Amino acid sequence: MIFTVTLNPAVDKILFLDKFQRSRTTRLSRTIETIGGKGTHVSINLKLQGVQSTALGIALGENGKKIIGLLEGWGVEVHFLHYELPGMESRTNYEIVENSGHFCTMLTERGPLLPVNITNDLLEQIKGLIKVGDSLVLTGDASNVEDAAIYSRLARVAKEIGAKVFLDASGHYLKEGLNSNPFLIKPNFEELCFIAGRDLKTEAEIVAAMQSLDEFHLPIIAMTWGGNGAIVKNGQDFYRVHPIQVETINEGGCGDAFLSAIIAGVEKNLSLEETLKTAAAVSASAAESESTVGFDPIRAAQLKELAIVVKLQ
Ligand code: TA6
Repeated sequence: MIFTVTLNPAVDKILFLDKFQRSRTTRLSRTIETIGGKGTHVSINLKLQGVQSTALGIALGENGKKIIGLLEGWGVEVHFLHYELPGMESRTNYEIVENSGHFCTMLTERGPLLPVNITNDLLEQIKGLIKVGDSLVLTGDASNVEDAAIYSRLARVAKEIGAKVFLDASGHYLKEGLNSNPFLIKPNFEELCFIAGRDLKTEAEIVAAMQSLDEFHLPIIAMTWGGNGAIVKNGQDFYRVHPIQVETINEGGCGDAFLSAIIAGVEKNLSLEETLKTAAAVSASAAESESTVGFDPIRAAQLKELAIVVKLQ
């Protein structure tokens, strides 16, 4: 079984407008409300690829109930822990989607800090659910947890049981997470620069930065690079995943879509090349969607014909 974990889920409010103008009143053309958070998105995108998963996470108050309802609405198995605590509501994130220039700007709330007893509840839940051969997907913001090693703690419990750990985090939560030697990390370009401690300028510098993480024994590193596609390290082999050209409506959520396709490929024992072609197609289809979650499976199958994956080394 695949378990996704969303420590800081959100309700996403997507705001469509022509052009954002500071210090001026900007009229919205329309808004969409959908589910936010990365683990929830991975579970939904897996579902769209015919792969079942169980969504775990922390939901707070009324917004938390809304998040659970939205997730169940996609037909995902939800085992979130829900709490009613005074003044504590799961966060809302805002995404500004500008029609002119296709800019997508995410404004994310931090959300209420989680008391330790709540993260301990989640740790106990994971201990009780995970079995050998399962997969645990730790993804998204965790700044609502003071302990930057939270992902390492969860990962170690899962690995001790014999599960594979997929990690998509940022900043110190990612750096700390490396110490638990996950099966796969999916930094985006900025997050890899953060780990490398410098601005990476060329493909060769990116490859060298990924190689410099060998001390953490990560079987797979998948770096997503926005409209540039991705670079994937599998063992000592490197692959360049070229972007599929589509008309981008909303790039929010494309990284989650890419990650979900890799997890699905590992689950189905597909070849890495096949898996990466699917990942390119699924994330391209996600970019064509106006939402931050989901993609069109039929369209993704068409786009896969256009996918180009090249072995670098
Ligand atoms: O990747 C898209 C998305 O998951 C949005 O739904 C939005 O909620 C945001 O990213 C959340 O990311 P974060 O890193 O804050 O967990």
